[in-house]
Amino acid sequence: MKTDDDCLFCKIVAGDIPATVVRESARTVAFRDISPQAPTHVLVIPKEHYRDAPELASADPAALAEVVSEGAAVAEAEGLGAFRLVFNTGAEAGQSVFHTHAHVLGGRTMQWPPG
Ligand code: IU
Repeated sequence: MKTDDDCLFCKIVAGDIPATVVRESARTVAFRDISPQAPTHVLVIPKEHYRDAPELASADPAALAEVVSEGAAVAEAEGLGAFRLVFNTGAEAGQSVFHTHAHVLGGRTMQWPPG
């Protein structure tokens, strides 16, 4: 499995850093964001290390599909009628952790466009 020793999310997958895990599947883990931006704010990540969603899409499209379906499952489990699924891609777009992650945000009215 592709991992990066310096990656915080790889350490969460390995159990070396604690996180509030809400779901796990064969290829993904979902845990609560430490700085929630909505009543529900969960991150869904692939267990393997890929920098961002496009890189994961090229390398392992089934894993990217699983990230999306697990995000929907989190939303359903949290009772969200609507939710936002966000892949910040690149630093200027707000990506700060370079291990693919989908933000699942919901539980409040969302604004568009995002800032
Ligand atoms: P971003 O899209 O790369 O900016 O999202 C990274 C998210 O990871 C951000 O919302 C952080 O609050 C969150 N996070 C976390 O949940 N646990 C951590 O230990 C760290 C960041 I560092």
